[in-house]
Formats: sequence, structure tokens, C-alpha cells
Amino acid sequence: MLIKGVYIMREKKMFVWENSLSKGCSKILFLFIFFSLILSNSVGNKEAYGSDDFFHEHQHEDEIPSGVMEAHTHSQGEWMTTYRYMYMDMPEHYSGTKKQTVDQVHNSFMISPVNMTMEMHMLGLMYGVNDEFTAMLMVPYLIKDMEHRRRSDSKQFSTQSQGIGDVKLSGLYSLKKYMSQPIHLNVGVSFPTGSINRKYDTLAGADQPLPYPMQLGSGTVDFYPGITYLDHKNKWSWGSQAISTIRFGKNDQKYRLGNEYKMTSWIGYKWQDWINTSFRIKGNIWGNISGEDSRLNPTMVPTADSNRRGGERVDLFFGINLIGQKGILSEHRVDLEIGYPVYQNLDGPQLGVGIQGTLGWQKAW
Ligand SMILES: [Cu+2]
Repeated sequence: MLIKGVYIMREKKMFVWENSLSKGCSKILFLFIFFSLILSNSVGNKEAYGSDDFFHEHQHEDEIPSGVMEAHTHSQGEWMTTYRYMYMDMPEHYSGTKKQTVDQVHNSFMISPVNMTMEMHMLGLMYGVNDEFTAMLMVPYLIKDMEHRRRSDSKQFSTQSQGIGDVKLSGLYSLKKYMSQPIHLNVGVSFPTGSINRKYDTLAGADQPLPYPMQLGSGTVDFYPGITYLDHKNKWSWGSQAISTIRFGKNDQKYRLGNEYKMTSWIGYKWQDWINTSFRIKGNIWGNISGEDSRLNPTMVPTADSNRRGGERVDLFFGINLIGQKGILSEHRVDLEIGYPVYQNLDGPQLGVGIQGTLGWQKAW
């Protein structure tokens, strides 16, 4: 009976995992293969551009991995539209660097998360105000899904939230006037357009306030200072970017999400004018929550505990970019990046990241 129960639970977990994995990743892969077929048909030669300079101007931005934002500037009057679909699966708990099973989480909490998936559709618009300063607007739409299991009867239930996240406005300031290295400064600000009041029916009752990771925004105005280095030689390209998220004050529910520090470096190789692959490493450190949302009960489920949200993680990514070469496809870029963590140290129990991916499209005009 017990063995059968465990077996069913494991089956169910596998199903949830496979289900969420296939939901995001097969969607990404399908779209990517579709675009590759279109773009590989458009392989042309450099002469299609008319001049080598034009090609040179644009090639560096085509080589940046899909998951890296705000890494290139534009020349005066140039626009760019971007779309990103991001997917993240969080299938396992960590406490420190150690994995924890749902049963172990149940030793301290009545409810344990089992799995979480996050999807994001992000629209971006870039504009070269002048040759030094590029402005960027990013509008995210988030879809979050969390599966839980109750200790007393092993009953599973899921919660969902979706909607607009925090809209971000950034400025990228090129330092080429002052130094020979291709470096630009990033300054960004996000506005609390994402809800922090999402509710959902749970086993505890109808319309329960969702815990911190299921909300859509920070609830505060946040600042994003950063610096980006981007270079290339022959068929190789490389870059580094450090961007922090700095938050002040408290939101309407009397808490503030932790600050975040991200650092990433990558190297890319251009096999042909239309195809570039990249390898990237990313380190990420984020703090716990200050204050707390008084509607949540931190002893019931770890996601409601403001002191179990911080952590650090290192991810490795493999990316591929396809760049349209002529006709109506010229300057369209379709890109894909898949990542997996190699190190996670979380204030837990907290769900850690499994596979993650970004599928993007961008076009300058
Ligand atoms: Cu751009």
C-alpha cells in the first residue's frame, strides 16, 4: 500500500515534470526548427548588403547570446524590436547546496511545493537617441505555475498566476568617446506594474493570497546599474556583463524583495554569416526579503517565508543565433539559448532551477 502510494506519487511527479518540460521546451524547439528552416533558405553573401561597413556595424549585436539583454547599443535614429520567450523549470528543492525531497520538506511544513514553471513573453523596443545613448523599453508578460502536495493526505493542488510584470526602462551609454575598449554603462529603472496581490484557490480555501514567488512584480521602483563589455575578432566574439537590481523602500504589502547581482561572460563563434553559436556562464546572487506580507503564513509553506528566498546559482548556457541574410529576412535574427545550473546554494527549502531556455527574435530598422 505504502509502496504503491510512493510509486503513484513518483509517477505523478514524473508526469508533472515531463508535462511542464514538454510544455516549454518542445514549444521552444519546434519554433526554433521552424525558423531555422526559413532562415537557412535565405543564406546569401555579404555583397547583398552593398558595403562591408554596413555588415561590420551590425555583426556584433547578432553574436550576443539570446538570454543576454541590453548588451549592445545602436547608432542614432536606429530602432530595434525584440521578442523573447523564456522558460524556466524548477523541479527540486535545495537547502544550501543539498537537495531535499518533498517528504523532507514535509518534516517542517504542512504544504510543500513540488514543481514550479515560469514562462515569460517579453517585448522590447530599442532606439538610438544618438551614437552614444540608446534607450530600451521592456514589457514582460509572466505565466507562473506551481504544484503543491499536502502532508496530511498527499493531496496535490496547483496554483497559477499570469499577467504583466514590471515594465523596465533602460539607458545604455557607450563609453567609446572616452576609451578604446567597447564598453557601455547600463542604467535601468523598473516600475511596479506587476501585481503583488495575485490570489488563487488552494486547499486552504478559495481566493488565497499567493506566496512571494508566484507574484508578478516587486511592488517597488527598482534600479539596475550595470556595465557591459562586448568585443569581436575575426569569427570570434566575446563579452561580459554585470547588472545589479537595487531596491528601496517597501511595497504596499510592507515588504521588499532582495537585491540581485548578476554577472555573465560568453564566447561565440561565427561558422557562417548566418549562424553563430555561443557558450556562456552566469553567476547570480540574490538576497532575502525584508519585511513580510502579513497575509501569508510562513510556517505553513516555505514559499511564504521571507527568509527562505535568497540564494546563489551558477548556470552554463549553449546558444545558437541565426541571422537572415537577404531579401525580407535580412537583419532578422532568431536565437535560442538553453541553460542548466552547475551550482545552487539556496536559503531553503527552496525550489532550485532545472532546465531553462530563451527563444528570441529581433530586427533592427
Ligand atoms: Cu538592439
